[in-house]
Amino acid sequence: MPFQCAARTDVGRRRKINEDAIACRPDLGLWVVADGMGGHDAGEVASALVVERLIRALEAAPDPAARVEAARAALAEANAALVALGGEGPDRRTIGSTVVALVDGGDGRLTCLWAGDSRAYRLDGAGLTQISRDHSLVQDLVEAGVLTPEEAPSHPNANVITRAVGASPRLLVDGLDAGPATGAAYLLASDGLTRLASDAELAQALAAADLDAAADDLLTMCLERGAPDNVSLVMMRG
Ligand SMILES: [Mn+2]
Repeated sequence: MPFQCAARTDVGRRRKINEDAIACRPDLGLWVVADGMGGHDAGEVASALVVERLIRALEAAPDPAARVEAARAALAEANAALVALGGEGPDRRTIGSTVVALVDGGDGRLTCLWAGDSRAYRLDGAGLTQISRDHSLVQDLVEAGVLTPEEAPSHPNANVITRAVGASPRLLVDGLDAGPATGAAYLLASDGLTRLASDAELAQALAAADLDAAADDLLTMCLERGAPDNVSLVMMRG
């Protein structure tokens, strides 16, 4: 099945290194964004490991129907590897990464898997939908009625996430049917993009005739708005 894809990752304007990692692999039915954390180069190791494990697992999957389970197993293995890398005892540090992935199960439907606050969106005839739900402190506060959705991005703890690959020995990955691959456009993005762009801007990009130009436009917009964090996006249309 032919897919149109466009993917970008950029260090942004203030960070010294890019701790995000992305993959756009229509041949494997895999699209992924990972946003690493840990400092001292650990974040880029973590996000790269997550993406590499997913690619390797899907390359080895016997058929498309086995991809979602293979991806879940790969994330569990990546989690164990990063927990081990973080060490034990008082010197333990978290070497972790968010992940948001779309996996094509070969039946024409996509599954979204995620942990953390990198997001997946879908644009179809009904408009823009955020498929993933942030695993973050501010999302919990919004759902508890303590914060409004508008207040959340500027909250002092807006960067605190409640789940990540590598954060604890047991990783819970959320999964949802993301709908049919055809007749819709999808965006995966790190928080470096989603905190700077409105839903209307994301919808406009996903509706563009030329996804490649739209990806450039989103990245340029983030840089013009100061890009305090790494910016990553993967767009796909079935
Ligand atoms: Mn980020």
